[in-house]
Amino acid sequence: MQFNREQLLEAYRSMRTIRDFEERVHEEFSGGGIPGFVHLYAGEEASAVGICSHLDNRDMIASTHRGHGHCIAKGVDVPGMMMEIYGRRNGVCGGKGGSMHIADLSKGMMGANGIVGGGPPLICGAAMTAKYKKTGGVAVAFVGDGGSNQGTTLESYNLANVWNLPVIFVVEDNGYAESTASGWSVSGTQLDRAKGFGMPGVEVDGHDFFAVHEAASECIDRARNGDGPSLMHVKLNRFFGHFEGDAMTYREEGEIQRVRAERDSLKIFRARVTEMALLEDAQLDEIDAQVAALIDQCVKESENAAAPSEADLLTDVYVTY
Ligand SMILES: Cc1ncc(C[n+]2csc(CCOP(=O)(O)OP(=O)(O)O)c2C)c(N)n1
Repeated sequence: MQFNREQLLEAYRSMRTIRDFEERVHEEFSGGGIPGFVHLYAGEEASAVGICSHLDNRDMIASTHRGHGHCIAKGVDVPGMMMEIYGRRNGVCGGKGGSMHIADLSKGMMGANGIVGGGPPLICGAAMTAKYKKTGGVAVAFVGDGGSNQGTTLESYNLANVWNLPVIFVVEDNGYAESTASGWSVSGTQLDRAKGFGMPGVEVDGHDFFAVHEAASECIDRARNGDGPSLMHVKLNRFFGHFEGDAMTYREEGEIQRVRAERDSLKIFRARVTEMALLEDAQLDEIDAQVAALIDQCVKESENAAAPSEADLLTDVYVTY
């Protein structure tokens, strides 16, 4: 696909926003400013953005416990997300969800999910709705390599294919499930698994926005055209630990420095678009500055924002007492 300047700038802005959001949450969490439990997505930006840049508000995604990048790529309000992570009343979910449960149905974001393998069954429901209501929407389930072993995921592969649902299963394989390397826990290959359920699969370098975008294009077209599900095996690396505070003793010495130096999706993107004279460094630098200012503002506002009140505990619940 040919990209115009606006599309390229938008893709870069989205990846830069995810990266800066994550780096800043890391910093603030380390200083004790952020409550709760946080899993960072930094390093995996090209996957979320390469896929979600094909989607609009009628398309639904379901995320994992590592959900900030998917939310930002799907257009969820960034200041509202920061407020949410700080547990503030003006957060996207009223401060009651926190990092692991950010959802915004108006943006087609069904939620980050504390249950590993929780996204695929949810997304089959969304896909079924899209199919029967003929909205033209597709549904994308993100799951990790660890989550790919959950029964819920494999059952979803089956049902999505049996019912010919407009689904894309995206296995984001960062090589570890918590501290367990995938070589110890994943049998066979993701592509063979897809084949076993009768759906096409594609393997892609998750640090290359263009590769992810192209692979996603085929899968999403297929789903939109009524030709059923497919699977993307996206290989990437995470820049931080499994969760914030993880000592990462299971990673080789120098592994993260190497990944940051050689597999940084933002650097790869910048090099590609400037070498091809599609964009200039100055345009990208300007986005860097704008995003840095936005994230600064998000943190300042979140620090000073109000917490939910006692009365808020009784809103947005299914049962009233
Ligand atoms: C059903 C369930 N089992 C176990 C856990 C604990 N847990 C949280 S994250 C995680 C590892 C997930 O690894 P992966 O799916 O590869 O995603 P990644 O963290 O690498 O992005 C586990 C086992 C959980 N949250 N839910």
